[in-house]
Amino acid sequence: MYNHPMSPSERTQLDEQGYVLLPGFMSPALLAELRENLDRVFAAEGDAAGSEFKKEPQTQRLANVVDKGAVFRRIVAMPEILAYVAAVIPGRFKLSSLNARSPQPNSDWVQPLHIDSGQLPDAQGNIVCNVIWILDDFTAENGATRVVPGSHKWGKFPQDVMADAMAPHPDEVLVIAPAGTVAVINTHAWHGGTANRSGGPRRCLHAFYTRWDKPQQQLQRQLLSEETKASLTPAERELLAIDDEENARITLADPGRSGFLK
Ligand SMILES: O=C(O)CCC(=O)C(=O)O
Repeated sequence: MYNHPMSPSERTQLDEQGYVLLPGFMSPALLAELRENLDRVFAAEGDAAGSEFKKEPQTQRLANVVDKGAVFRRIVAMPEILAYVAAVIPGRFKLSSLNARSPQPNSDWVQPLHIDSGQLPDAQGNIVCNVIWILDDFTAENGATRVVPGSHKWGKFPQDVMADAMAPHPDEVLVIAPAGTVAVINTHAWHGGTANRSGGPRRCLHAFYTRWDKPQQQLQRQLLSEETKASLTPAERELLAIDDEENARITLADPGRSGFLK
């Protein structure tokens, strides 16, 4: 298991480029546990998979994943991970959602470049951060996430600047990384999934965090079963904003800007 705190060079990479990769963050045992549990949930949910949030073309998705296994509750609250999120989002933050995403093998669907939640940073700073738990090697062929480095500082939406946000951007880079890597992305940076042209799966989890004053993508206090809620530690309850009445009432002033939500 990864056991060092954020290094100065990781911090610089996150601040300047908008993302940082943590290769080998997952132990082989944790990687195996996450894969097994993800496959279990995909198999159990069948065609209903992802329905608590949204479906996406040529893509297998799961939503509300915190509710679907103890290992998932564990990873979203790991202090080592939250330290990176805290480097992106100022002040208090919460989990917005935990989803899984796997573009289907031999597919050609490319996500448009987007900013998560369709919100630019405001006077208080950044609002969103996504932690991608990479469960299969991300390669140039199998739909690695693309990111436009530095675009989190541009203060613009890709759809306002690009004629076609699905087209390649001249500055984009692919997150090529072995399974077991965690990618921390300031998702004000323009990013999106690419097509999985390989014959195999490209599984990952998206642990999506948002600033405390903004709405959760998936209202955890409503979606989690009573049994799951009872199993949470006080720190986990707080991270998921389970007991916060006000949280349940926050809405986005302009939910339509994204065109694509995490
Ligand atoms: O899975 C990926 O490669 C990125 C997905 C993403 O950005 C999204 O679903 O909003």
